[in-house]
Amino acid sequence: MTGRVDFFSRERWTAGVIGLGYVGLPLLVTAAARGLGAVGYDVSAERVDQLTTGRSHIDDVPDASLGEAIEAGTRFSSDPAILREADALFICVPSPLGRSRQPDLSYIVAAADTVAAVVRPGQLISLESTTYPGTTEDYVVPAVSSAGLTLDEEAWVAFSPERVSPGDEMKTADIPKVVGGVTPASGDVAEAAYRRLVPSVHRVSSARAAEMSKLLENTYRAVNIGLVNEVAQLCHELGIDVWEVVDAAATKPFGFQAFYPGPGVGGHCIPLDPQYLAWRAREANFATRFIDVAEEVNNRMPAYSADRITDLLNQRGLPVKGTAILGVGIAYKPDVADDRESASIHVLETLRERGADIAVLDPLVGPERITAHGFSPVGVDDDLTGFELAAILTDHSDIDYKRLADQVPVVFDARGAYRRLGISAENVEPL
Ligand code: SAJ
Repeated sequence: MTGRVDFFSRERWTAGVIGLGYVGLPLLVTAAARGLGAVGYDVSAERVDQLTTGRSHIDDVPDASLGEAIEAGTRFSSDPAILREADALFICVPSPLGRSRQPDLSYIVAAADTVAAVVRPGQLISLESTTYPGTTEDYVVPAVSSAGLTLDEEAWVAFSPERVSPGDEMKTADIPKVVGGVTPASGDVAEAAYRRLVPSVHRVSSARAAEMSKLLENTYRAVNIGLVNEVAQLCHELGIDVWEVVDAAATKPFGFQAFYPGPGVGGHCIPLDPQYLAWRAREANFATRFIDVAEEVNNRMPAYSADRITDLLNQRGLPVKGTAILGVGIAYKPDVADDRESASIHVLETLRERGADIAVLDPLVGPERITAHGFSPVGVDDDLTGFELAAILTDHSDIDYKRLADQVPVVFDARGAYRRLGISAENVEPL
């Protein structure tokens, strides 16, 4: 089918998204907002019902935006047949790690099987899920050919890494997208399609280059966070304030990007994505030492934080056992409600194993999730004078840090919140 580039460049085509989570739903809503047709498929009938009635489960997609997309004709279904209405399919499914921290491609495989069942002539298929180089060729291309379609004549296949940053101001519509096709012809068609969705497309020569670029982006973060976590431990040994040091280094207007120490690295990107690269490297008998060392340092930070807290209690003649400790913030990063893979929880679990009585203040995560983790929830206005120590583990904006320091004898600030907010308090000990 010739002229597919023209079609995606000019016509009002329909986007079909497979997986309506924190990546897929914003992409679908963006397509509708850009005047394209939009159909969404998810395996969860419950999620589909919720979306169909205008209720968004994604913080970055307000109900109002979802409502506008529905008004514009966006439809959702848990029957993959709806995807036949689309001209471009975007696979936005999870790519987690398995039990031994190897890539778990089960969601991508299931999505590829769905594509094989519904794909029709004329469709572009773009994989957006973070994965190791070669995945698009190994799983998506066979899905197209198993349906009897000829690549670059009846169907086109590409990779474009998702760049959603949960809780960030920039939305899907504003973030440049890297795009690479499994062939140059597929790349041309994918580039044309993405130029209708986002303001800036950066074309690369292959799907593998696009897959690798995303892993570099997040491995860069993991390694630099690991570096600053190691420097933080050294600074503590040398009696130097690491927060002051980072702020000083950050005054250099070139050649330095500030990363900040913390109680560990959480979320579903940074702890996981480098492991996809490390796994693929091992398959090629290549050692990824930076990734391995960064993971070792970052994974040690929860225990290191618990040890620092233990030392602070010890200095006051208090054992951990039986002491009331308040954990402040258990989301994996500030100003999000997501507590998956949260290092803050690992810190508190370690202290609980040492016998501490743990309560948690996190107005975003909320009491249900706090209780589900086995901690006692504390409200933002509750009296805090019963706690011997408060640990700032995730520094949400809407916490009253001054009140914390006024009411709790010792505050362990693992996020440098007091320095950043300019709140001076004698009883605050930074990581
Ligand atoms: N963290 C630190 N120190 C830092 C930065 C982060 O300890 O200097 C910790 C955070 O507390 C968190 C973890 O690392 O526990 C990950 O934080 P993150 O800021 O990288 O946020 P994520 O996990 O939401 O990463 C996503 C990524 N987006 C995609 O993969 C599409 C990442 O590439 C973005 O750079 C990041 O959002 C972002 O900047 O918001």
